[in-house]
Amino acid sequence: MTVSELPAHATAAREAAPPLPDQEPYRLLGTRAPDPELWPRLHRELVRGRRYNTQATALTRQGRLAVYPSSAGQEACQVAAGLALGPRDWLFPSYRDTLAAVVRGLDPAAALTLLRGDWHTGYDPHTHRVAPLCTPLATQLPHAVGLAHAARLRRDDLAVLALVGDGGTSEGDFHEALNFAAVWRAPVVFLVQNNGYAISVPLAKQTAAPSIAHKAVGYGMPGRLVDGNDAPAVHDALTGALARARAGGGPTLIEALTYRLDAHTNADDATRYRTDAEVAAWRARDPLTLMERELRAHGLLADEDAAAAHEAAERTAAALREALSGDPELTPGDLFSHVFATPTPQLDEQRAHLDRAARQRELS
Ligand SMILES: Cc1ncc(C[n+]2csc(CCOP(=O)(O)OP(=O)(O)O)c2C)c(N)n1
Ligand SMILES: [Mg+2]
Repeated sequence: MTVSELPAHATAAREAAPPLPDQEPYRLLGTRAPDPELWPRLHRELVRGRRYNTQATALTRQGRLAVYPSSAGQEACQVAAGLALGPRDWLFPSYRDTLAAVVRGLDPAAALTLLRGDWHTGYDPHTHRVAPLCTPLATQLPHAVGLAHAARLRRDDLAVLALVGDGGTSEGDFHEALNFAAVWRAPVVFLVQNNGYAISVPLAKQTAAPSIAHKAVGYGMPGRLVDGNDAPAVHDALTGALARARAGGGPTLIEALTYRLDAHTNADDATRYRTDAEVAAWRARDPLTLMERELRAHGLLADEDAAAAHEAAERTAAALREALSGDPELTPGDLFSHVFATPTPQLDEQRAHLDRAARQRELS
């Protein structure tokens, strides 16, 4: 028996094989005339985003934040992700994607609740359609596919953007999410921010694939490689893939080549696994510098515009310092809230036990 003799439902959709991704990353900076509205907006958000990163890192040193996985160097991906989404779309971020959530509209301090060591997400995911920041690698991906699939079943034409790191692509959840996204033609876009490392493990020890974007083809979806430090290119690739998803065209995998300029978190010493020369080479491709240079070359960024962008960024940083200056007010019983819609008897029992212990402490 040959493949063509098998019944259609028992064969893979071979004739519809998507093309292999380009070897060269997609770029817009230096290749086309700037969009006079969008590109300066991207620049303003990049400036604010960098300041947000430096401020949050400073707050870890002051003991105001437990941990901060900085996205300094990756702001083009973060800003593009936050701005490419439509109002009804959903964002599924990882721990490194606080900035994307802030650009999407989340309160800058609320976005840090989890990283402050408080409990729960700290914001209502429905308000801005931002799912909780996920620390267990790649767990956000099946969640994203589930929401996208449910939306499609309801004929709700929203799209979902799921963010993941290069290391996260080695998780089983990555495979399961991409496989079923393609089988169900779910309206979801996967953006892999390939910053070259999973903590200290370089990508070469993670995969032998020609690129992460190539993996898309095996699942039956298009894969694209983009320059992750080129904010307009990432924005354009995401906008196109999200529109395709909303129109019923199915999922897309986008790999953005980028670099984290800071260590993995404030608890990591990056000098133990990468050289100063490597960091310097990426600093020369800082997404902010690339954007600023391009706008100035086209007369789209005057000194006053740059100053205004920095002033706005300072206001965000000052508000963040203010919001995190006091200790959080914690109610131990909150530990049991928001876990189940209907608490289990065991949780009720534990909550009662905690209440009793708290009352005894007050009496003693
Ligand atoms: C399931 C799981 N295993 C291990 C970890 C520990 N861990 C936290 S971050 C990280 C590296 C992830 O690297 P990558 O996906 O490239 O994202 P990046 O931190 O570079 O943004 C690891 C292994 C985890 N959080 N979850
Ligand atoms: Mg990584």
